[in-house]
Amino acid sequence: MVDTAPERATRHAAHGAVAMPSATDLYNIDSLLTDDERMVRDTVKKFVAGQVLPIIGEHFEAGTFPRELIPAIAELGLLGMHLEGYGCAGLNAVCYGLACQELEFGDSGLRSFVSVQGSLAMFPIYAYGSEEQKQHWLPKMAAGEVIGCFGLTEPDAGSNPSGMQTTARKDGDTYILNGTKMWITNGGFADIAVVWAKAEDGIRGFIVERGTPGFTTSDVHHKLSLRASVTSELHFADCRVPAANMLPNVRGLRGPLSCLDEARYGIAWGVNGAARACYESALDYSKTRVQFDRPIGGFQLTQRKLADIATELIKAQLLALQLGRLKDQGLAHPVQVSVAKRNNCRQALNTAREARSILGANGITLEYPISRHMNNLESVFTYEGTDDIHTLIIGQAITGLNAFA
Ligand code: TGC
Ligand code: FAD
Repeated sequence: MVDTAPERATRHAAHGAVAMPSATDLYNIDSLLTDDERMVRDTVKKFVAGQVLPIIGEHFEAGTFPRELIPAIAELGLLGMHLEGYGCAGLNAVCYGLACQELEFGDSGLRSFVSVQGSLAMFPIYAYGSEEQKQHWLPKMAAGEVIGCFGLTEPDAGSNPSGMQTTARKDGDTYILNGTKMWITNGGFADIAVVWAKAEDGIRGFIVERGTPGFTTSDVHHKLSLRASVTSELHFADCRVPAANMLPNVRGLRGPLSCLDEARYGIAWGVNGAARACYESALDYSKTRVQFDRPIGGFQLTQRKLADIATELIKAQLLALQLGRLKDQGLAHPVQVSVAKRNNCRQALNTAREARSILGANGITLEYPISRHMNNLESVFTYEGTDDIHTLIIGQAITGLNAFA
């Protein structure tokens, strides 16, 4: 198409009329959200700025989870926020995603806590529990009075949970659980564990209360990632639970895997928060750190890093948002969750590494958030299905061929 000088001038004038977008929302993704969604995001953002950022570095260094924040998190309605009734906030999937994004801007450990409580402990009770189980547990869990954990992984069954060895043998009106669950978030302080075990009729979910004889926990120490999060082993030695504690409405691996769909969705949003924290920190630093008599942000190589980071963040945010819109219409497929979980974790980890390099030596300290996020993201890349496992899920979906085994 050949255009005339006046046409070109009109176009340029129109460009001039468009304000430069913000460096942290270059694609004006904000405009794709509703007022309610923006309000949820801004509320969580304010909570994180005021109550999380001032203390999270110390917790990371000490290897402790900030349990003192649980009442405030519950008060904000973030526990089971995407579930309806039973004291839950009943917000849409996009609101849930935005809350995860802002929490993980603070720390992945905080988003993990909320993911596990809402998507992995409350969701199975909500989706597969009896009415009595729902009435009994969900309101207390939404209020943060009862904390849950999710026991699927075992020492010899990680990526392949169908290889689990934990058993549940029926004995009258009880089940007897034996086995070990490994790497369980919140496990050391949770009041209840949703545990998946092999029964005579297939894999079943059980609600096991802390204090049940035969049920003990021990925390994993010396972690270099997710230090502001409790990770534990759950041990079951002839642990007798009432048959009424079994989740009656699901059988087979479909049960735990459907809970993972919920939590993986939250991760796809959450890691964008961690990436944004790294980006903002590096961008800020690049404008003030002077080498060779100029801010390092003025060097082309630094700008390439920042341009790549900003672009990948936009792509990841759009991926998460479209997934949320599909989910809110009841149209999200698990393979789409895998696409977003895999891409966004990869990109967040790449962003953290690139951002760390912009800070040079300063990037390795806790004075800046980047190394903390980078170390956390190594876990997030691995849990809820490793990058490899999501690659194979996508590969199977697009070829029809199973490459797992
Ligand atoms: P497969 O034969 O494919 O399927 C068995 C049954 O499950 C159904 N199914 C799903 N249902 C819902 N959502 C999904 N995403 C599903 N994927 C499969 C399937 O239809 C079938 O149902 P049915 O009724 O016909 O029996 O199963 P497989 O044994 O071949 O395994 C497939 C594979 C490898 C993809 C799966 O095992 C897997 O995703 N592995 C990764 C394990 C994992 O993600 N573990 C996470 C543990 S929890 C955690 O990490 C929490 S971290 C929390 C935090 O701190 O934030
Ligand atoms: P493995 O399955 O042994 O995998 C090791 C490597 O082999 C990986 O690179 C993997 O991708 C690769 N691999 C495996 N199979 C294949 C294949 N078929 N093809 C190609 N490569 C393959 N679990 C819970 O149940 N509840 C929790 O709350 C929980 N919280 C966690 C918190 C943290 C901090 C961490 C680190 C983990 C947590 N997990 C939890 C466990 C997590 O889900 C597992 O670590 C994860 O599923 C991977 O299992 P694995 O570590 O045993 O690795």
